[in-house]
Amino acid sequence: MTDLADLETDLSAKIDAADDLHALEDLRVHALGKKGVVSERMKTLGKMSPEERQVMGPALNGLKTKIADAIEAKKAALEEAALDARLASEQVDVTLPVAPEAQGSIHPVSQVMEECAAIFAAMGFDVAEGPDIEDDFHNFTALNFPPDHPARDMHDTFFFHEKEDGSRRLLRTHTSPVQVRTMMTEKPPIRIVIPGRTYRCDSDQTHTPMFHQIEGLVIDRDSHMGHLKGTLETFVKTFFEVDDVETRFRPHFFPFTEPSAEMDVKYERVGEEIRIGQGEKWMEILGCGMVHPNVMKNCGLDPDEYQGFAWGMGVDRLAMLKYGIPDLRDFFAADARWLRHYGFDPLYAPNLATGLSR
Ligand code: 2NL
Repeated sequence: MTDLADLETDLSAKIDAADDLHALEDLRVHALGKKGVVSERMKTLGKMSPEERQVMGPALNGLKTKIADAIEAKKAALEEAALDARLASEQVDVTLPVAPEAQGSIHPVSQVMEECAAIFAAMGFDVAEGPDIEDDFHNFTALNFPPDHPARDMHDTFFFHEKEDGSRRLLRTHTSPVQVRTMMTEKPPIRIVIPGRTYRCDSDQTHTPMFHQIEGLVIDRDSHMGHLKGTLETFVKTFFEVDDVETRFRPHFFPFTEPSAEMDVKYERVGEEIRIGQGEKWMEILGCGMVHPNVMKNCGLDPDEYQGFAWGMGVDRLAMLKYGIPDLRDFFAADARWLRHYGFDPLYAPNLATGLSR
């Protein structure tokens, strides 16, 4: 019996001393495992006389329970200590201010692109992107531009040097090649918006050789002008943050849509400020239309099976209108004071729940 008491003292001391969960598990195996010291003692019960067994059986069982309980208790204590240590090491003071040296702001063009992405994402659109350097097929031919169309002309398009095979690459003049690429690789229904840089050889008060567009495309079996109108009216209301906007669709021409239209919105000028949605004057805001059957065919879609609508708008002008920026050229002047004045909080993500801008 004293032998059992010694064993208990020894094991209890070792349990006390175990300082991590690994050591404790090793100890459990050493004491209670199949070949553990307590288990080995249990095996000797069979060889004892009945009288001896009557004493040693309960004593051994008692020891086994005590040791198992002690290990469990130690395990719980070690786990709690480990959790406390981890919580202490991962402590973050969420009330600390942003490092005071953080500087910089989001450019109004980036801001407007993010706002548009948030608005159309809420309507179920994906954002698609593509290369700035394109070829004739994706920028013009697939989009139903006739071979001698003036937009292909040297005066508008930045062409690269001709290659030996006579082909030449170019800087995309609109973001439409991304729609072409999407139609050629993805199965309808398609709902995408494409924000990006575009290039035309044009530079004056209202044009820069690099500018920004957002285009949109929907392809489905039964898309129609009503969907186009609803989508674009919802967009302008949300973007200009007004309850209602009166719009009108004027017939227009684009090679890639039929019918084509320009969408105007009602506005009034109060001093320097332009108020969208009020007043008596009309302002052109974007171009749109039903995707031309030839464009569908060029992109491998059957125009008898699918219909679609598309639109395109200038981001730089949208930003000027919404944020009252008078001169387009300041967008590209990289003037830090201008950016501080017109820029946006880099830690704020535009969204419909808490607001597009702040
Ligand atoms: C404008 C007019 C527009 C589109 C862009 C488009 C793209 C494909 C097929 C059909 Cl792949 N259309 N895009 C359609 C109508 C107008 O942009 O004035 N943009 C600034």
